[in-house]
Amino acid sequence: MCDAQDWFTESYPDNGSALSLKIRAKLHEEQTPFQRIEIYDTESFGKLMVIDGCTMVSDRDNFLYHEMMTHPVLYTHPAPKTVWIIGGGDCGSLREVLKHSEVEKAVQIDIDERVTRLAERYFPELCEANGDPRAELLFIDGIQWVKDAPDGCVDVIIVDSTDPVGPAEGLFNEAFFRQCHRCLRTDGILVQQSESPLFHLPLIASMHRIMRQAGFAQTRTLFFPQFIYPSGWWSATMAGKGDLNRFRADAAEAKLFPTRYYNADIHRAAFAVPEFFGDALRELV
Ligand code: AG3
Repeated sequence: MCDAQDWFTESYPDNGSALSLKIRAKLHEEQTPFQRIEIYDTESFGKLMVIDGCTMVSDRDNFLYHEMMTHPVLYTHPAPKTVWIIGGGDCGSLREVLKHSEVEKAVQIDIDERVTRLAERYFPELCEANGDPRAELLFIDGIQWVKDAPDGCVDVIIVDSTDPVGPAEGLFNEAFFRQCHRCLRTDGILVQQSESPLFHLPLIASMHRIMRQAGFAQTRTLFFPQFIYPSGWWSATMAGKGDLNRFRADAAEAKLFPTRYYNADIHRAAFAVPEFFGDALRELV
């Protein structure tokens, strides 16, 4: 038996459940102007970053999330050259984006520089592409960045945020989606982490609705496992100016870089719509 103090627990009161990871040590804790960040060394998931009590990244399973936040959208877009990552301060999405040689510029805009500094220290492998000349790291408000940007200047916007409370709340509304729509070029795509299909279905349905209200022609959700997040099952939702049903399958099949989860078959499978999900979208959107 283990002492309760040896466990990190995130509980989900609305869903009467919790996730616990056995910890070896707490490596760091700080309150930034934006949020509380903790880093743990866990027994079987490697290092763990927690923000405001919510799990963000573990060594063991972050590849699922970061690969699925990036490669599906980049192979859906016909020619992604300019990419923005809103949030994503741990740099894991940036690393995946820069694996694509057709990407000429990737800008990561996270409001909290401390997330990146701690990732550099505790998750160095996520930060290994930060020195790429195509990468730019900004520590400013992503909502303001999008508001101030000119029309039609970006191909792909990846919103790699925390839950829709606190600093990330303003990333889940129509005004923000409208600004993203304005900044995207023809064929532009927005993809946003969209929580658990099992726990947060009304949120996902409302994202589809307001993305379409904001002017996007198509929306689609993709699914993937993520052990450390609520319910262990996660999603990302895409909003496209063009057709989201096609993707560059040949390029994905012939990709020259390694991935641990993503491949062309996973791409197709991730978009399969479960019955309860399709029903909910028909009812709620
Ligand atoms: N962004 C999604 C975090 C959501 C987790 N929610 C929770 N544990 N309640 C993660 C950032 C990874 N780059």
